[in-house]
Amino acid sequence: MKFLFFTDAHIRGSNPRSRKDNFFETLKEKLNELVDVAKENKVDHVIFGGDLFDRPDISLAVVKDFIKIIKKFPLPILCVIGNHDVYGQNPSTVNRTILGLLEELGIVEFLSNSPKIVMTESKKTIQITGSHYYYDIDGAEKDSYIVKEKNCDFSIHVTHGFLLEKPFNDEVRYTLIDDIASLTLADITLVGHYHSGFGIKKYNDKYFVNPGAISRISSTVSEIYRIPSYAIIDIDNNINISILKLQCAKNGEDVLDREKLLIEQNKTILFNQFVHQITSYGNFELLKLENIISEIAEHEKLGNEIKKEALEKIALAQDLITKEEVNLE
Ligand SMILES: [Mn+2]
Repeated sequence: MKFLFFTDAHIRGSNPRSRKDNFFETLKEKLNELVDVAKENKVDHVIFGGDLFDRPDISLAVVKDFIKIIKKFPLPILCVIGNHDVYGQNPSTVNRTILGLLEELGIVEFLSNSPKIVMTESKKTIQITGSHYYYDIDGAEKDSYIVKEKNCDFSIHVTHGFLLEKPFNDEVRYTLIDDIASLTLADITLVGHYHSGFGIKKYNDKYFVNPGAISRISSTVSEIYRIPSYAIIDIDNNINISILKLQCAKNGEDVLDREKLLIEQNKTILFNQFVHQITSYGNFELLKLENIISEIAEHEKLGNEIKKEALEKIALAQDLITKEEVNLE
């Protein structure tokens, strides 16, 4: 049984500031290539790692153009919800988003804790589970990465979180493969969110895979040297995984403006430093409102209920703000 896995498409109609090409057309080309890859490899299921859309409410004209391509994949696409797909990075807002609409239409299917079971030609069973992004995914609890029950020959788990092989900087919360490798029963853990990716890592008999985002939109100069890739997973009596580069992807220098990337990268660094200086609570992570609220709640010893309500109100406010933006267009 063959699976195609790719992640972080960030579909949008407008051009990111650092792109020299037409991002919209480039992304369509990439998805068309992935459709061909699925056909040529006789892929049974497509798995997507989250952030299909760059924002929850992109224009219907853009969505329509992409659905035309996506519909050519074997459907539904099995996926988890990324932070960009929803309002306030809160998966419970999905019903108000474009991705929620695609789920209702049967174009995507959300993975969850309750496993989807598929069977290979040689009658091996595979369970597929998934965990959506949420604000505390890389907090102390690593549950979103850990499969606790396995009643099949093979287990695949998909999630959208900051899973890394090596420690990152202190400003960002992350999870190390080492933290979860001995705890999860999944034979294959597929992740999105960290756009640079880390390829295929094998810890004992368990695979951890992040081929990196298919779109290069992060404000980091290192993106210039990365060619967007996808993974093909072949499971029969054993597991075979390969990561392949998108043939249509151009050299980083041709699509990314190095100077603008440098400016954006420096802006992000300065902004991070600035916020670190002005915070009295100290450990403000990622500069995300959700994390700031968590920090304050923890510092002030506020209960989970209050934290949850604050987060929901922010999601609602973001929804209103984006609606106003749309009205202005
Ligand atoms: Mn992303």
